[in-house]
Amino acid sequence: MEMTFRWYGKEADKIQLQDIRQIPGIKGIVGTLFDIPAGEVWPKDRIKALVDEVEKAGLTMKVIESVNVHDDIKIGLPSREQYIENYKVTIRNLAEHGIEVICYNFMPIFDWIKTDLNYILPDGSSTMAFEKIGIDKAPEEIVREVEESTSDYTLPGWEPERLAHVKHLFDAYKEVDDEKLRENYAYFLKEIIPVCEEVGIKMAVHPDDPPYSIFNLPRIVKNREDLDWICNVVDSPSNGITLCTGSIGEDPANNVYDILAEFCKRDRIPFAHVRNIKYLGNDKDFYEAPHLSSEGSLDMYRILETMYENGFDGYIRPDHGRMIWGETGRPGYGLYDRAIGASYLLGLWEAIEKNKNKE
Ligand SMILES: [Mn+2]
Repeated sequence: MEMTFRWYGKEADKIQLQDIRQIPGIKGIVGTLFDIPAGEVWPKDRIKALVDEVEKAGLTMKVIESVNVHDDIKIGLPSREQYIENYKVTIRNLAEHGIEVICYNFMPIFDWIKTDLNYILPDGSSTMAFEKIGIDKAPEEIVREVEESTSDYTLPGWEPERLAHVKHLFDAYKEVDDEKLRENYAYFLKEIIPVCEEVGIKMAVHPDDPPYSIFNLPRIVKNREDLDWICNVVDSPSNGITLCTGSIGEDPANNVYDILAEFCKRDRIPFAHVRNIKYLGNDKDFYEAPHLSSEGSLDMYRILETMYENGFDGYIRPDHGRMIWGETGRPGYGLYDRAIGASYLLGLWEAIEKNKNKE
């Protein structure tokens, strides 16, 4: 297990690499070239500059999050051929610079949805929440609200050039149901996984967030059956999962522990996001809780123990954190609460490891 920390790059992130270096136990950065639009090739010189910068700070970069998949690939338009070719070049370029894992998702239009980016907890800290009542709005309205509340920065998956076309995108997805999206996903995987095998990259799909359909859009990465289908459609160690305990756990019908056990055992989890959520007791409503078991609805000890017992040896990172101690910035991606989360997870891991060695 290697603990990492997501970083958006020196232009897009106000957190400095040096700050991350000072979090005990963090060895690696989960990096990105945030400004490159989905579908375009990531140039070698840009990748090299990023790796150099990270290494100069005493850290490594083995995981990328995310290389986004162009909507034309998901819709299955003829233009997908060029975008898939570009994706293959990006895979090769990343492998050449030491990258081992590429996180991505296969969600139509939106990368993720929360209805409240500034949900205030009783202790005064701020987090993100999803309440069904907040999703009975038109997609354009949600987009406008997100844009208004995040005018200072861009959120992953909410890049302005995509949002400008939301209405057009909804039209384009009209004929795409779950089955069609699956067909297009299989097509994509069959094209890219052989390249990954050749260059030693592991693809790691992030589950849909939340893991059920919203705005009637298709959703195909939401539960055990979906993950099983993905792993089987191209049966390769290069075709894996970013197991996000929060996203999977957002549907109480998902047994996050069983899912972790199964896919760790199958060696299909090269990368994990470990975070807690708190169900609000009303349908599937939840907020993103501090990482501690006692603060949320997931048992984090059991999560890490399951990973340990089933041979997890990939990269892990704390996922979204709250905004605390007066910090402001991109929701979910402050420094302090994620650092606390990382230390807590490392503490659990140490205890589990030492206990198992005693047995
Ligand atoms: Mn996640």
